[in-house]
Amino acid sequence: MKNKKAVNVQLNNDSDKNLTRRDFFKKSLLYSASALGTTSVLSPSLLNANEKEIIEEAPWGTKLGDPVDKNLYGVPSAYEHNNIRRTHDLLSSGDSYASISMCPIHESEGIITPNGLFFTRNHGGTAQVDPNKWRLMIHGKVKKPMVFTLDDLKKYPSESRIYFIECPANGSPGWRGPQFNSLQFMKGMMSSAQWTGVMLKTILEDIGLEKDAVWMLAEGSDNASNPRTIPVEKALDDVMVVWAQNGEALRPEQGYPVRLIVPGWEGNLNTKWLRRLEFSDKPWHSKEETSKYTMLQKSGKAIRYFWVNEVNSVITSPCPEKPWTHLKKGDKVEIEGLAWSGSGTIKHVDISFDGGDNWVEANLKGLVLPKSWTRFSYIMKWEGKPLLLASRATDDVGRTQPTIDQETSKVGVESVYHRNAIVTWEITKKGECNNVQIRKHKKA
Ligand SMILES: Nc1nc2c(c(=O)[nH]1)N[C@H]1C(S)=C(S)[C@@H](COP(=O)(O)O)O[C@H]1N2
Ligand SMILES: [Mo]
Repeated sequence: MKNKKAVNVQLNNDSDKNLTRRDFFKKSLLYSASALGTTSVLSPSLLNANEKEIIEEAPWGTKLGDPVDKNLYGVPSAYEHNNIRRTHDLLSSGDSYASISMCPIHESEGIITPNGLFFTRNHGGTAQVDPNKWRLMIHGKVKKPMVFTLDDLKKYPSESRIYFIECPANGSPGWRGPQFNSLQFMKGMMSSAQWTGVMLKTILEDIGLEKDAVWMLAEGSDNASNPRTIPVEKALDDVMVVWAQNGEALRPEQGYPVRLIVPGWEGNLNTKWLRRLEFSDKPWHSKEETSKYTMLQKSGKAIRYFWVNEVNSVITSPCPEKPWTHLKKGDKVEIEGLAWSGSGTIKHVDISFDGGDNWVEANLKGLVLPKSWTRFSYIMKWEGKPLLLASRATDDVGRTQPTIDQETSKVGVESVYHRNAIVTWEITKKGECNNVQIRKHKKA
C-alpha cells in the first residue's frame, strides 16, 4: 500500500528577494515548445520571441563585465542561490553542532559534489584546525610509532580516487514511511568527491605493522573526536589518509587538514580532523570506542559489525523538487539518477514505471567506478499518465536492492541505519512528483 503522508518542505531559502529564483521552473519555457507540435525539446519556434535581445541587447553585454580580480576565490552565480545544503530540525539532535546538513543531490550533475555542497555531519561542530600545529600520531602495534606533520605526510606518493561518503543513517527519513516530500531530505546524507592523499597501507609498509595487529582505532581532534574502530584488513586494503578534495585542500567541514577515507563503508568511520591511529591485537571494549552502529533485526538479534553501505540507487530527476509539471503529453524526457555500492561497482540499474511490477534496463552514463556514484539514464516519452517510478541497482558482487517489505521483514523498522530499499516516486497526471512507498511488489 502506498503511504502518502510525506511532509512537503519549503525549499526556497531566498535571502535576496531581488533575484529570480533559478530552478527547474525556468526549464518549462524550453519544454513547452513541444506543445507546438513536435516531440523535440529544441523547437525552432523558440527563436522568434526576443531575438534582438539575444543577439545584440543582452543587458549583461551592453557594458563591461566584472574585473577578473573581483573574486579571487570564485563563487557560484548569484542566480544559483537555491542550490545549497539544507538542514532540518527533525534531523538534528537539537542544535547546529551535533547535526547534519543535507546535500542538494537533486541539483547534482555528474558524479562529483562541489566542495561547498558536500553534506556535513558533525557531532561537536566544525573544528578550525591550524595546519601548522596539526599532528597525526600512529602508534600501538607498529614497529616504528610516528608523529607526522602535514609536510611529512605529503612526502609520500599521493593517489587521487573518486569515492562517495554516505552516512549509514541516509534514507532514515523513510524508515517507517515517507517523511519528507524531498529528495534532498530523503537521501542527501551523502556526497562524492575526488580525494587526494596517501594510501594508509603505504604508511604502514613504511612504519611496519606488528603481525598481531587486528584492529585500528581512528580518532579526530574535534570536540567529539569520533573514535571508531576498523579491522586491519580494511586499513590495508583501500583506506586513504587524505588532505585534498576535488583539487584543493579539504574544507573545514570535511575535516581540514586531514581525514580518513574508508571507501564504501559507513560515513561515520571516515574520521575528520584526524589526530590518531592506534593499532591493537584486540577490539576496544569501552562502549565509546567499538563499532557504534549495530543493526537490530526483527529477530531481536543485532548485527554487531555492519560497515558496508550496500547497493543503492535513487532517481534524481524527476524527484519531488524536480517534478514534470512543465511537461506536456508526448514530451520526451530523460530520467536520471544515482546508483552506488560500498561493496563494489554498479553492474546495472533497472527502472520501473509501475511501482516495481515490471522493469527495463537503464543506461549507465559516464564513469563507472568502484565504490563511487554511478549515473544512470533512461529516455522516455511521457504520455501524461500517472506513473510509479522506481530504480533498482545491482552491483558486481551480485547484490540487488530489496523492496521495502523485503528490507523491513529482515531488519524491522527500529533500526534507522543501512536503508537501501527501492525508492518510488509517484508521478501524477499533472506531472507532480511525490515520495511514496510501495510495500508489496507483485513480482518481487
Ligand atoms: N572527527 C569527526 N569525524 C567524523 C564525524 C565527527 O563528528 N567528528 N562525523 C562522522 C559522520 S557520522 C559522518 S556521516 C561523516 C560525514 O562526513 P562529512 O561531514 O565530510 O560529510 O564524518 C564522520 N567523521
Ligand atoms: Mo554519520
